[in-house]
Amino acid sequence: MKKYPIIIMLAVLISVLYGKAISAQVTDSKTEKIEIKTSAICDMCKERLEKNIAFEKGVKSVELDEKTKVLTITFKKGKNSKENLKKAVTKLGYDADEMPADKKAHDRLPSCCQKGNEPH
Ligand SMILES: [Cu+2]
Repeated sequence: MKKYPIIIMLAVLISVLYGKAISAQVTDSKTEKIEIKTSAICDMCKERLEKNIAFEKGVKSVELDEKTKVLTITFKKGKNSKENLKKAVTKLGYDADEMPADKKAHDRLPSCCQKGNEPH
């Protein structure tokens, strides 16, 4: 008799975990999450990237990790692509993975945000 509560708890736990796995799959089928390594330097770069990329097609969320310079973007599947978002990043003047920054856009950035500067 003492074993019953444990079995019930396990059953509840498993069904909760299983339910979560299913709901995660549902959101995964509608959105895509990508990471792009950028050449961002400071807070201003972070703000510039986040504000501008937020207006790209299908983008639901965008966040730059200032330490790793990795931009994490979530967007609606089929509405955009990693290639396209990388291009958008280069057009703002930043490198996106192996894609180099658009030279003109980069040169228009405040000098403190241009490549080769130390974080400040
Ligand atoms: Cu900057």
